[in-house]
Amino acid sequence: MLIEQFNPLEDKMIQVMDENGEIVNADLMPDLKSEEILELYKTMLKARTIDSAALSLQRQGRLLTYAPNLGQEAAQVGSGYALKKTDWAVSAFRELGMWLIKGWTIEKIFQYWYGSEWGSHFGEEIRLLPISVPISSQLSHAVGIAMAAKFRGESDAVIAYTGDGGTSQGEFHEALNFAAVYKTPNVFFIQNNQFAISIPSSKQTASKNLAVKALAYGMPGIKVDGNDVFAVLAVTRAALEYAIKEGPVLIEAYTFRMGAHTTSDDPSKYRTDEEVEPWKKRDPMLRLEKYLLQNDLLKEADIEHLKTSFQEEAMAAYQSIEHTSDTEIEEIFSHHYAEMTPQLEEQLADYLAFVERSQR
Ligand SMILES: Cc1ncc(C[n+]2csc(CCOP(=O)(O)OP(=O)(O)O)c2C)c(N)n1
Repeated sequence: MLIEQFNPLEDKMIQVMDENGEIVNADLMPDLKSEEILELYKTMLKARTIDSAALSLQRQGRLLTYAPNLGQEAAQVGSGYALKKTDWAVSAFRELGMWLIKGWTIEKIFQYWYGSEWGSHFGEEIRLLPISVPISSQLSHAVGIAMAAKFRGESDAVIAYTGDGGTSQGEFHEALNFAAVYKTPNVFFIQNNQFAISIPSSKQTASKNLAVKALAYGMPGIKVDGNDVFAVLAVTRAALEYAIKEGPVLIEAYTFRMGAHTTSDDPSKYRTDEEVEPWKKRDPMLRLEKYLLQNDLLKEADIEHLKTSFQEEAMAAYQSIEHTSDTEIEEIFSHHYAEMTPQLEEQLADYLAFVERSQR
């Protein structure tokens, strides 16, 4: 119902909880037990704590690079929480909260950003695809997986993430068009964090919003407050259900990247403090914290305690992989395919000969 009723041309967005932690749309409030609400909060806080630990480790030269998630925890955790274990999740590169729900361990996440592809080796029982850096290329993979699930008669859906910048890629169009024509069980989830590196969303599209793009493909599009974990969960649940029965859905989660694009970026070069300021009040963690405190589900003292234990967990995870996962240059050749092609074998032989020459 929610999915069919929403008209993105009206340029509104779904919200359940406002900035003060008040429930403003009780009809859409997901049916959650107190423990489940706390679980949402803890996962968001864990993501935020790991995120800040990762940034600090990168600055100490102990991770190669990192893409921060600050401010996007509700979009990631709300959507991830809507998935059942057998649903697939197809990543871009900024979905830390969802990864934790899907079962990518902190150790392996750090290992990836440490520079080892073994970090992406999470085991077949985890239905999550590794990070995809070529923007929106993962969306076609998601359509392929959904099509396979449909052919097999499975009732699993596939959620695939991209950013606002990702909607300008050709592959975004190809994937959504294909999914709509073949009515595949896909949910395309745009984290509209307002920037694609330095390009603001006003320079990304002339459309009213990003959800409206769905209409041209012949699928429903829905815009949700991406900093409201309850709204994101409600909308994603409805979209997954719709996708399995009817076909694909496009979700735009309206949020903001509070930090830098990656550790190689300096956002002060392209945006002002005044632009960032209003989003501090819309912080997804603060909003949920207010809700929990007002409803006696959490005490101030619990927050500090949780932060400390997540920080310790993050550092222990990092220490367990530090110095253990250096990538061998040979892996650049051997990891392309299950077996090396003759060209890759030749390139590897050239490389090894070069090493031998330089050691003489
Ligand atoms: C095909 C391709 N073009 C360019 C890049 C370089 N690049 C990396 S991230 C990025 C911006 C992506 O913006 P968005 O999709 O909004 O996601 P966000 O980084 O904001 O999460 C670009 C252009 C790339 N990785 N892949």
